[in-house]
Amino acid sequence: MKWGIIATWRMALEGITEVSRDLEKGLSAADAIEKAIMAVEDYPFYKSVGYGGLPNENCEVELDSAFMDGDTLSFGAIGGIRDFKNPISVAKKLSEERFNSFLVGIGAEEYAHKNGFERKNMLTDKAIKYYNDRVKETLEKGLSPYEGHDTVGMISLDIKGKMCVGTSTSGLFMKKRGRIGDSPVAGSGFYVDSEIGGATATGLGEDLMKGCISYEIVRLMAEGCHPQEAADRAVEKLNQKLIKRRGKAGDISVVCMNNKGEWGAATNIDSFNFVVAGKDQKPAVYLAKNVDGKTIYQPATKEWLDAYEKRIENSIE
Ligand code: SD4
Repeated sequence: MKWGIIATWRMALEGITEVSRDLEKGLSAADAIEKAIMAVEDYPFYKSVGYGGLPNENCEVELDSAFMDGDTLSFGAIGGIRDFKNPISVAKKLSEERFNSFLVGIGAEEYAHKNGFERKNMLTDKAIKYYNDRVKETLEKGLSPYEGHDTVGMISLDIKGKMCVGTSTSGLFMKKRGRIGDSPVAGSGFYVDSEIGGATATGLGEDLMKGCISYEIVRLMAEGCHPQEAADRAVEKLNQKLIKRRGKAGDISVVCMNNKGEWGAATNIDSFNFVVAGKDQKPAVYLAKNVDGKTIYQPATKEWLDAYEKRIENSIE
């Protein structure tokens, strides 16, 4: 039986490498998502997810996360949660609730506390330094404060044919307190149906939500599109629509997989990357870019991977 897993951004590589061995042996799609996303949340040098994530305007780390089960269509989501170690685990637990499965702020924190989730101060010294260095230029010079934030979004298919999706992010750097992006919003940041496939997005949440992009990709796959075609069509359509109606489009990048383990990725930028593994594919990082309305990608070279590691470790020095 086939299995597969795909995620946005290089930062998912370690988690995916770890869980792909277990998916091969029968790990469930749900546990694979939780474990692989926890690995990203726990890594202090990724400044856009979990511990070490960059703060909002008030220098507070507010985290968004979601989990969806493609068999039952149950989902759990949290927005703006502070000081809990693994938002993905809270979202996964919430997906068991019939009601109140999307909680924000204090409500999400109360739920996490009552259910015994581990508290942790998620604001690192490195993140404070980055904030202090950038706050002047971003606020005073009127520069865009929102650069450099990447969400981990991941879709898994297990050997029983079940699919799940998860997201986790600190959202946009210097966002307003209480701002919630697409990542915990079903249909926008994520969507999965085990009878079809799943999709997840990264980029400017405010624009991703205008196209319900993840649902749109799953809908196109249901109509018979290969995941690559579905991803390309959905990204290009939203990109063009935003340009036509608003004069510009924010960053839009997506990955998707169908229930046969076939996958796709699309972007409207020139530097997106993603990680994929499957029955016939060792964990690999791909570099993607948009060329004339089509996404092209190739495996990352060793030089790129080495440079990435160096950059991450020095990123907030
Ligand atoms: C958000 N989509 O909160 C997230 C941020 C992100 O690449 O993915 N940036 O809008």
